[in-house]
Amino acid sequence: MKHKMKALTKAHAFGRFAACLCAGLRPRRGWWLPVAILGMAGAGFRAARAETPSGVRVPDVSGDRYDWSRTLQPERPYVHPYHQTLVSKLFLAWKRDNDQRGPSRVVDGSSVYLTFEEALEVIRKLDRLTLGIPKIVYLVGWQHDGHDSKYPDWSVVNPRLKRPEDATAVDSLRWLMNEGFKYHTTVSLHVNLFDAYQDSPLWDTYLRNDILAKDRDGRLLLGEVGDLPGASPVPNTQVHYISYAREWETGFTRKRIDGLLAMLPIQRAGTIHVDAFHSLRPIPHAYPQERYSDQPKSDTRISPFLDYPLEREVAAQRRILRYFRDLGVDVTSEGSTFLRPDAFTGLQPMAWDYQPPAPGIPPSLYCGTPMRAEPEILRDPVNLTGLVAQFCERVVPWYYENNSTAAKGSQPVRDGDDGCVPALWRERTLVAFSRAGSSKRWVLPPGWDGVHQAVVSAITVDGPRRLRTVPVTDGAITLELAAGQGVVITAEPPLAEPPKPHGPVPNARQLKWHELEFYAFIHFTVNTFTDREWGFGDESPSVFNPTAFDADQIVRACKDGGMRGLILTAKHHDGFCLWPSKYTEHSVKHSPWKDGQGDMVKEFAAACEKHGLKFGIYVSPWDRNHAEYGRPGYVEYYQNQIRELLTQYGPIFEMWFDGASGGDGYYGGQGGARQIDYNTYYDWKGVRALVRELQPNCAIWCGQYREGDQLVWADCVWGGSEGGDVGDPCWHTRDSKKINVGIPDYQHGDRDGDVWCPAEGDVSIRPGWFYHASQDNQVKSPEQLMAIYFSCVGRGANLILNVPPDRRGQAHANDVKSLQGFGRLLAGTFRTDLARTGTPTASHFRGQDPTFGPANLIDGRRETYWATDDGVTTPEVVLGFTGPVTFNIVRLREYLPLGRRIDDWALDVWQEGRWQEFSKGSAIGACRLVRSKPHTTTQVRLRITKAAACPALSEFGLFLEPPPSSAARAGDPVNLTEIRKPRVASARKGDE
Ligand code: FUL
Ligand code: CA
Repeated sequence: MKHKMKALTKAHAFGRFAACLCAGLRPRRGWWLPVAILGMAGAGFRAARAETPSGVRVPDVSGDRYDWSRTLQPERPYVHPYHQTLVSKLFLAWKRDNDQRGPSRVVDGSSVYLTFEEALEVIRKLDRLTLGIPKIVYLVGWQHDGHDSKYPDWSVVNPRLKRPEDATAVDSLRWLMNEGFKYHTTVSLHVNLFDAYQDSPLWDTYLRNDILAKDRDGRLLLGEVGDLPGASPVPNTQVHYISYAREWETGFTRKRIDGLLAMLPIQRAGTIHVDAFHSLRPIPHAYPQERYSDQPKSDTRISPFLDYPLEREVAAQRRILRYFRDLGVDVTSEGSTFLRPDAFTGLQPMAWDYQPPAPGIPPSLYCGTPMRAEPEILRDPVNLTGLVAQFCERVVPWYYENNSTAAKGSQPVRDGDDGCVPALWRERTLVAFSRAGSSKRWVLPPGWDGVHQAVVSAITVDGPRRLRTVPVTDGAITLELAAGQGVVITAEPPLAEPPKPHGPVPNARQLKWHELEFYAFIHFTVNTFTDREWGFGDESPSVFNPTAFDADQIVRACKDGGMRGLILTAKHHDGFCLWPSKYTEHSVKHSPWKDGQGDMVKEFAAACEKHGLKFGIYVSPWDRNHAEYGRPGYVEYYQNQIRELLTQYGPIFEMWFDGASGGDGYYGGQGGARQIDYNTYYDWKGVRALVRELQPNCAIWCGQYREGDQLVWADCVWGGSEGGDVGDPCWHTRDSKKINVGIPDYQHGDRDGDVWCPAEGDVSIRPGWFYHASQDNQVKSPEQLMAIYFSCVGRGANLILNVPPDRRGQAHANDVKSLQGFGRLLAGTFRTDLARTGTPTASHFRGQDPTFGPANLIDGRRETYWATDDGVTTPEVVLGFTGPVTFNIVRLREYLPLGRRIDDWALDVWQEGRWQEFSKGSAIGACRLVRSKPHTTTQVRLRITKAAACPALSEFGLFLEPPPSSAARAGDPVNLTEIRKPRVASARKGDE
């Protein structure tokens, strides 16, 4: 450490000297002593040039003014045509927790509006709403703690925005930048080269190197934000400024830029936005006279201390613009003319607040953007309210007017506040709007010759929604529009209609549930301390005494294992409550843990929230402690408890209603055996109504009951074994007419069932559901967990894996190790979808409309799908590659909102000049994983061999499992030990 410090100081001293040499500075202050050595041998000069304080060579780039007036062209062609591109910003996060621009949440002390994953959702909607117009989106607040935090440092991506499945936030940001291209959107960053904050990791370095702006006497200057007269400065909102020239000459500018370009695919994006790229210090409003009374207000240079003429700063800005462009990146910035003597015309293509710097500048040389969208998205990221109107009234006409190449017909496209304007980036598409409402006749442009009918569609965040058709007569249409209405008009043949759903379909709650796939079960109660699986109900609360309970540690272990949620046994059959219920004394409030002041449900809920896991609850219907069990009094008690659990702990994603139905117990000291009728006793109908009322988005697991001759299924159900596996095939549908449900019904579902009720496979990482020290060496290995995963998630079910805390109240080290190994194995396996490097070609796709084309199979989105025309039920799709790929896993997903359509399928690889089948089966549903030996091939084919309706498939993915050695092992493999099941006498074990 010491050693390092010393080296730094040394480099710094020398670098400062070197910088003055090349800049030819006149010394002003005491630190110019080294100038005495100026007479040193000229031979040293060249070497000294590279030895800047930053350690990088200052690039040789011109700082000269560019004279655009002779050619009306940029100095070098821009990477993007900004006059034909819709540019907007996406505000993701603000560094403090006090921002009110729209719906946000506070994460780790700062306001988050959109995570990277949510940002993609907005981009997708924006793309649908703008009919696929080319777009650039700059992300604001992607760094450190959010917008405007820790500049000048650009090296840290805001961890709050990370996707759960990625290892780092940088990975997530790279993912977003790549995904954007699928939606006609270049995603890049909003950065800043002018601002600096004291909490920046670069602060000391920039201070030492005199890059930070100072007044003539060497005092740090305060910037525009944070130093409002009369207001006390808020920590780290006070901005300071940077001298571009000084930063450039010391090599730090290049270091910043090179570092960013190495971290993120900015060069692929070809554009970046530099905020506040002012040349003059914004003095008048930010320079309280009382503080700097001796400083002349007229001195607007960035750092009077350096005594650099203004032109030297401006030249550095031009160098920065050219340096980026040399690397293939256009720089746009906040303004064109304000606070700068040179508008950088011909070097900067676009400004967020564009003022024409001179008359006669063509938009291809310099322009603004017609719809900035940032505030609208902040206010309503779900519906993007207000943007349809802006798109119709501003964007489409702007694009049309800026287009110099397309033949514009002689017909008028505007008439007062109404318009019917060609959307020139698409074929035969018009966008019409009316401010006050109108009925008008519009002459169609030349490309519409021969069209007899036009389709009028509403513009929505989900894409065009067909409203009606209008006839084309004498090359014109008559459009009736309501006030404020905007529509898109296309020529027939129209876009294909989506397929009609087949059979039962999932509700919104179930769709969300399907996406979770894998979550944790936590069994913890007095049993942990009595070494039992089922408590009798007579346990004293005093036995419940975890010595080092740590919900965070448990949740982290689950998260490391790749799980997306956690379900806690708030109460098991013994009746002991992990929360201080006001309806019983049999709870943590009489335990030594936290002197009876603790609430374990609350701590788990908070830890889940903190780590981004969904939280769910198991609350046993059977209660061996309660005196009234088996009588009406208990039913009321049970519902009171459910009410407590659903109102005090935030959103609950799943309620787990166990099937155990009475037997012997303590029952308030009365003892004996109490049998109940599961179907009638618990009032499941009332329980369900309660859950729906209090937590409408909560999925209900089991608790199905009979009503007349029907079985009323819940949202999801047991998968028919406690080994975690479900049947193959496992259909998501069930038959409500079948009253007597047996194990095979749970395992397989019913192909022709009339309700959607998917399976959840449950299993414990150890033989027991509760922790027993004697089972410490029987923890399932990552490979065993993987086998279970394939026979559960791989058959379309969700997997709930139990991780029982030990007597400390933590996940045991062996369990943690196994989970970490499994998490790595899982992430390593599914990180790279090889299919995305290929090209899918389908034998058929619906209406030849790309909305239903095979490209939807490899876009990583469940919402887009490949579909065929009605009646085409046995199509095939081929993934072709330019070179050989090696995979051993195929992942298929059906588009669930249209129901289960596919019955049978088969997979082939191209080998030795012919197709060879390597797998076939029945059912796809939410997810179907096919694991085989590794195949190396240039083509993979999926054949749908039987379907009840035209297929609608969301995904066709290919993956390669990493070699077993690369995953951590958790001890030696053990046998899956069977736990006696109370619910059913015999359940099939996993067959993998
Ligand atoms: C069963 C219970 O009896 C077990 O103890 C455990 O909670 C398991 C998940 O469900 O029905
Ligand atoms: Ca898709």
